Order: sequence, then C-alpha cells, then structure tokens
Amino acid sequence: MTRVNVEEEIEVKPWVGILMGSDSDFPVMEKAVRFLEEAQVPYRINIASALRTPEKVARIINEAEADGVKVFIVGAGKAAHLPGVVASFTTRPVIGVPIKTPDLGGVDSLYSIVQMPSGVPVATVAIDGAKNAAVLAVQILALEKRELAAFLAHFKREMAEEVEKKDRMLQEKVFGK
Ligand code: RP5
Repeated sequence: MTRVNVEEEIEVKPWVGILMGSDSDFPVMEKAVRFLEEAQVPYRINIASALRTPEKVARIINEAEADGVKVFIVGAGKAAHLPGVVASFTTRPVIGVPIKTPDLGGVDSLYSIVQMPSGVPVATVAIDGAKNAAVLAVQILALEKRELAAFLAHFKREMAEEVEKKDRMLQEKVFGK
C-alpha cells in the first residue's frame, strides 16, 4: 500500500516497490523497510505470489510504475519465482532477496532468483540480505537525489567508525591498552 504523510495530509508517491511471496517473508523483508525509513525513502509494500496470484503481480507492477516507482525489491523463498516474474513485467531494476528456508537453507531460493536467463537480470543479494537490497535501492535512487547520496555517505562513515570502535575494544581486550 502507498504510505501517506499524515503531517502534510498529502499522499506521498512511492519510489521503491517492495513485494514478497508470503507473509512468512516479512520478518526478513522488514529489514529493507527499516532502512528505507531511515533514509526517508517512500515505498509501497505488498504480498503477491507469482504462482498463486500471477494477475495480482502484474497489476501491482502496473500500478507501481504508474505511481513512479523506480526500483523493485522482491523477496521470495523455495521455488522463488516472484523476483524473476517481476523482472519480466518491468524495465526498472529488480533486486531479489532469497529467503532462508527450513529444508534447503535458502540455497533453493538463491539459485531460483540468481539464475535468470540472459536479458532479464535480477540483482540478487545474500540469503536473507534484505537490508543490502534496500542499501542498493537507495544507491540507485541516489544517482538522481543528492540528499540520498549524502545519507549514504553518512551511513558509510558510521560503519567505518563502528569498525574502529571494535578494533579499539579488541586491542584493549588482548593487550589491555
Ligand atoms: C514462497 O514460498 C514465499 O515467498 C515464501 O518464502 C515461501 C513459503 O510460503 P508460505 O508457505 O508461507 O505461503 O512463495
């Protein structure tokens, strides 16, 4: 559904379309939602199944494109057809998130998503790598939006500082200084 900015009481058009095959994917896909919220990127989010509701998938892509969505993040598990099907309906970038599965550990999802035929790519992140999918989506959007480029620069600085902090703690633990 499209998010609404309550303060301004105007509908905010989404830049990112998040789709997942089932509600069981949400605990992983929520990591993408959180990062987009941090970056203040408007998004829409839906459950639609490539195999159970193919017409709904097509309708959502049409609606999302009409609304101005520039990049899709799509999570699915097992015989994870959804990201590929989304890529078949759009010329916009599709980032696939393979969801970890109980029987095959998510390698099933990974192979299903990453092994696309020539001409129909899905940029595939690690198993359960929904946060990286959102980082990549923001990087794509940042090509046109300077405030997002600044957000990403800050995000990278924070990560670097975190590594330095951990290194200092390690030195202290090992050498007591
Ligand atoms: C896929 O099958 C979904 O994306 C999910 O990861 C997996 C299990 O789906 P449910 O059985 O929870 O509907 O289609």
